[in-house]
Amino acid sequence: MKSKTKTALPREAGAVLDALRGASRLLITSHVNPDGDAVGSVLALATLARSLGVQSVTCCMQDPVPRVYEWLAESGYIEPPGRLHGPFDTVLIADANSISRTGLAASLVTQESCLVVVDHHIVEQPDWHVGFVDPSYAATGEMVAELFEAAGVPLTHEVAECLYVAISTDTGSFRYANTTARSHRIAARLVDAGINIRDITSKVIDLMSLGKFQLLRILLDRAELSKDGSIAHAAILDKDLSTAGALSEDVDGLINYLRNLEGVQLAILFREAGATSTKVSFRSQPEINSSEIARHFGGGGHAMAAGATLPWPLDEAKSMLFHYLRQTLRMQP
Ligand SMILES: [Mn+2]
Repeated sequence: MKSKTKTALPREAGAVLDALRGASRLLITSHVNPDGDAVGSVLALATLARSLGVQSVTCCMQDPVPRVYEWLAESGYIEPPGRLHGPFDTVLIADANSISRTGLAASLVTQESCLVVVDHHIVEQPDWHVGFVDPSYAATGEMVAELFEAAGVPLTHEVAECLYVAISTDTGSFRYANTTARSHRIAARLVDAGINIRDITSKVIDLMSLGKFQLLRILLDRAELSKDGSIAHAAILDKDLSTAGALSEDVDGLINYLRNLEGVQLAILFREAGATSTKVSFRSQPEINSSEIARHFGGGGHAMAAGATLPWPLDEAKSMLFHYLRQTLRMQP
């Protein structure tokens, strides 16, 4: 039997590599509130850029690297925008596709910067110069692994750790609907590079700080279920973090406890963000499109995981969202 030929990478991947080869002072950044995919992809891309001969590579994020990812090699070199000075001739955005998603890092992008995007989110209006953007990838980390392959740059142990963190966090340890055969094939290459899956999973997925545990207690205590049991929601108040001794990043993933409840099709987590703004996260079963709900409120994301920031205090945000669910989606929150 003829062995299966390798599918060629899209032209866009080659264009990204060309843009990197042409860069001299490169800035790599990602979205605010970075997750495992953002941190892992940025760090791996920095190694790729250096391997391609880029003289100066700077990694920058508005918000600090969450504690669970601090052990990744070179995560300490991701700098806050305030410490940096441009100009950068090339700016690479990973796991996001617009400058606005990078928060304060956007101030380092000038008219002259060549804007390069590597991302797996749905795009409304492309505004970059070079982009490898494909929502069929479960994680940006998968796309970065493809870039290494296309460039012929070997995956070091450190890079493989970064990419495994990126992919395993965005796929919920290869359990979410976005997980594909390609996800596993890429993961196999990372395992071949010598990573220790048990060690990474224990540090990144399983381990829970005491603060996060206490925050989970508060959240579960406050969880509410719709009459028919299909919608679960809860709110985290500003004061909860200090009560629990938790960090802002500890909120990450807590919504899954609502989503995993039997019968729940839509989980909603409200998070008070000051007196006039509320962050809302959505997790849904395939029957409900989370990203459609989020987009209605100016946010975005994926079909089963999305979010938005609502310009209202918590109570008002709740009633506006529930009104929309009742009127437009005929749901009874
Ligand atoms: Mn991602």
